[in-house]
Amino acid sequence: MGKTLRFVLGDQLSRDLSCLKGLEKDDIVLMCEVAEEATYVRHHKKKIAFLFSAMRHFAEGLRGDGYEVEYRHFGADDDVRSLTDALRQAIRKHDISTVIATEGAEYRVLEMQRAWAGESGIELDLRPDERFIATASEFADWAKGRKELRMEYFYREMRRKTGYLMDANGGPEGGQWNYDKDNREPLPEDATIPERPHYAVDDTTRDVLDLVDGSFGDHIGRLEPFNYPVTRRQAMHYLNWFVTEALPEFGRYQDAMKQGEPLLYHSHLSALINCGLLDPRECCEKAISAWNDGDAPLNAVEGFVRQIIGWREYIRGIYWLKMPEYGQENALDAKRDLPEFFWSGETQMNCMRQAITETLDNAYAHHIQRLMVIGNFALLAGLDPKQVQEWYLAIYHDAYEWVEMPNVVGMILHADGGLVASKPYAASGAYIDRMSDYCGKCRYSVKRKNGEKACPFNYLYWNFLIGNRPRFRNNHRMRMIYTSLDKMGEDRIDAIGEDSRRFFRALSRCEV
Ligand code: FAD
Ligand code: DLZ
Ligand code: SF4
Repeated sequence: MGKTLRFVLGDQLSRDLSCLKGLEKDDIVLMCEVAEEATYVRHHKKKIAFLFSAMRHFAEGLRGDGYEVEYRHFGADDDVRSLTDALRQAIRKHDISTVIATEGAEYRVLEMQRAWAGESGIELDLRPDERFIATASEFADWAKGRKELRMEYFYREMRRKTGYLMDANGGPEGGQWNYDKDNREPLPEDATIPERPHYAVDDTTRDVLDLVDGSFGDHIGRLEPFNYPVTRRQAMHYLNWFVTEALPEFGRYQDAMKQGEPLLYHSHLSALINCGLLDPRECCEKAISAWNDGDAPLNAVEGFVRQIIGWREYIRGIYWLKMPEYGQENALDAKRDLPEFFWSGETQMNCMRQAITETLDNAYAHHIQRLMVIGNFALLAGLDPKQVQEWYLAIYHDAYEWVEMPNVVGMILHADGGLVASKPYAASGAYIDRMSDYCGKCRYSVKRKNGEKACPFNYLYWNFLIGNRPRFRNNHRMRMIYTSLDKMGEDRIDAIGEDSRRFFRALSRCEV
């Protein structure tokens, strides 16, 4: 009888992970930095640095507790390019007879793991990932027979399942399930934005930063300064910081944007949750405790809990329900190439410049920047869904296909024909102007509807509605807007078409 190997992937950095249950001192824990995972898209440099550093710290923690870890550093052996290569080499080296793994979060990775059962001389024990609140089959049961898969109803199921924010009679705390209407305020000029803790670069992170600088020089984004939490202890510290300092205002200003302030009151926890350093339940429970103690209002806490047990779980459910076809969807037949400025931030549209530049700097943008600025532009400009998916997957440090894909295909591009969003998240410049201070600093005028100086979102919005009239005309949530369009004069419609064509010509010359 050979040894037992436990294979921990880069986004499985949780000590209570299913494949680590029953870990013995003579088992081998395998972790590996491999080219296939690090380069299947040109991940942002900060994303790779974050994940490799978190992986190395996790391995150090296991070693510190007396466990044997086989950790493969990137570039140590050119023959080991994939997770499967690393597994094969470890099986040979350590005389392994049993491989225990936790199901990968992505379709591609799970397929790869399932094939490990065919490796000769080993028994594979592939365990479910218990870090999510709903299993894929629970979601499929909920979805079965429903005409519409609305997040709100799934979220209520998750509230009942977890008991979060439920009152003694089994109803929602405060009498409402959702306090979103209280969560749409623009930021007042005199708002005080809390200063974030910065985490020092230790020797382990320094090694990783040097590695990424040397080996991933052609990848996108800015590597330094790097000050993200990379250990479980730092992640807990960051969560506690968020709950105390930012959560109280998180709800109210959740949709707000401000130039030069990428984080505002957002948690910035997604990357830590997705890689396993934080558990989604503990994040919700900390927030709920703050509400119980009177330290954060219900609209903020409910909003935060909804993002995690509602949106995050729902998005994952959609992914597993619809894979593998989901990534190919293109219901609106969008074909335009991704503009160059997505990789440089060099555009005169100030909202896009801010959101993309911050993304290139930090591997992060908050939800409304991703949805209502960059996503809105991608929708209105008819960008090719495949290219948009690749961009979002590469550029955010929290991006894994299971979460990126439904947000892109379903939420921003409506490429799934309305499975995720009952109506497209399309908006004119007025929305961006209301929710940010970007427009005052822009070359374009948000007040102008047409002409060279007009905000492109203004005419592209109508151009999108005109172009997709047959599809959306009878959508009951869009009736009012199409009634306005029906009343629009021919001159205005012609001007919208002309402006849009001129804009797209300029876009192809990188002159917008
Ligand atoms: P907060 O605003 O503080 O929200 C709290 C938490 O809720 C987040 O940490 C996250 O775990 C969860 N959450 C909120 N909205 C969503 C959502 N729509 N889907 C899943 N989880 C959500 N999130 C990712 O984690 N990875 C991605 O690759 C990703 N790609 C996205 C692509 C697009 C086009 C859009 C519109 C959204 C995407 N999101 C993604 C969701 C969301 O934008 C990020 O989770 C959020 O901005 C992360 O910042 P935060 O931690 O400060 O979130
Ligand atoms: C995203 C990523 C990167 C950049 N590198 C690695 C790696 O070297 N080793 C690894 O185990 N995982 C990595 N990952 C995460 C995987 O690509 C993949 O997204 C998840 O493991 C899916 O569950
Ligand atoms: Fe963006 Fe239009 Fe405002 Fe400029 S005017 S920042 S392009 S919304």
